[in-house]
Amino acid sequence: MSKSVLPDAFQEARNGKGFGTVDDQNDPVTMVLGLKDVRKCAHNWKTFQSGGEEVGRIVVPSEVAIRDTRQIPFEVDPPEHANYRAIVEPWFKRPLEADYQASLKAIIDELIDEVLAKDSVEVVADFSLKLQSRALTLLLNIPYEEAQVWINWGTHVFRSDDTALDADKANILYDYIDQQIDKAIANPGEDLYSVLLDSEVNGRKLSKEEVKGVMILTFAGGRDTVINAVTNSIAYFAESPESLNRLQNEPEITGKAVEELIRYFSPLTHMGRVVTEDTQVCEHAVKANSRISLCWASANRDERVFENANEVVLDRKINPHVGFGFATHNCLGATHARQIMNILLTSLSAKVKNIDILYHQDNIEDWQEFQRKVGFEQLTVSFR
Ligand code: HEM
Ligand code: EMZ
Repeated sequence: MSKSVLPDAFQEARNGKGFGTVDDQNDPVTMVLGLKDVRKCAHNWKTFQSGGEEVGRIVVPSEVAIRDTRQIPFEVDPPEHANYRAIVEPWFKRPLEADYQASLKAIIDELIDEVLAKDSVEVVADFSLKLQSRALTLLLNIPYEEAQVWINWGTHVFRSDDTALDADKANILYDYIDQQIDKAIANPGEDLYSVLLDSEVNGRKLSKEEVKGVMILTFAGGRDTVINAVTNSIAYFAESPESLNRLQNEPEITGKAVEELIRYFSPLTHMGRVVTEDTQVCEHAVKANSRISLCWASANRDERVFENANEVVLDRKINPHVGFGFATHNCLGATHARQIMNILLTSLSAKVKNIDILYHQDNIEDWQEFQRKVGFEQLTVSFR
């Protein structure tokens, strides 16, 4: 076991001062590291806001330079947040329906059969990205074939291999969404674009810009998070075949295993907030109009809460992780992501006996004080 390990990069700082600092485009961020502190700040939306004036600023690295459209409901604070969230919540619960799960299972089974027939597979591009994109056609309720367009974009919609903020790439997404919205206006259907265009907030229809804000978030928020969760799962099972075997013999623990893998992988490392008044976090002064971040990845290894925090305990009994966030903005895509992981674990354990890692290149995020492995740039394996 070594290639699948994601070390806890935050341990020393979390147990010491409780926070870290990272500069981001001359707009520093105080990273909140302990689980209790993260929850407290996530809950306190008045002091730590998501919906400030500067669109894109709560993301680290900040997307202010490459995005003008407000992501909804992500960059809206209460009480207004609830009005938008109410529009999208029922739609994002559709993964609980049996039909949805059957279609998702068909997508996953087909992909597993495909990779079993090959000698070697680069998991990020040829498994996880395909799985993420094909599954997204179900969430958007649009034809399966559209997935190929998104697969051609590569893993992240705002980043490319050499740059963390790629305006050209972002524009491909924005232009694409504009086109799809216009198509849905001309020809309404049963897809998410059409449903949003027909929805009302505060007694009026959502504007095109608001629909665009929901769609950008749906494409961006659910992309590299899912890709990392899936790729890291493959690496983990390659190095713990006994876990795959256990899931086959004890399918009743699959739900717990999904939560534990999300805790351990924490595919979204942290997310920012803008401070609205001079205050303190972790007994450290932070100024109005500066930024903090809620570090889900650190909170999820807090040994004051999780026993053997750095181990994957597949059937962990008490698991109050914040891998999908906490409070107001908790992940809207979590139902979809959990179904993907659940079905993936079930199908892998039924169809695959052994996974061998042939080549790997880590994806390490650089937060200056902290170097955090979040997954893989490349992972080549053979499935048997
Ligand atoms: C919010 C993680 C998949 C859409 C969040 C937050 C986290 C998170 C930590 C909280 C952000 C904050 O408080 O600022 C993850 C992880 C995923 C995942 C780990 C996969 C394993 C998805 C997917 C979608 C999605 C598949 C949609 C396609 C969203 C949205 C929000 C959100 C819309 C904002 C909700 C709101 O503001 O009310 N996610 N996410 N996520 N996520 Fe996810
Ligand atoms: C934003 C974010 C959403 C951001 C809940 O997280 O995910 C990031 O990957 C995107 O870059 O724009 O959507």
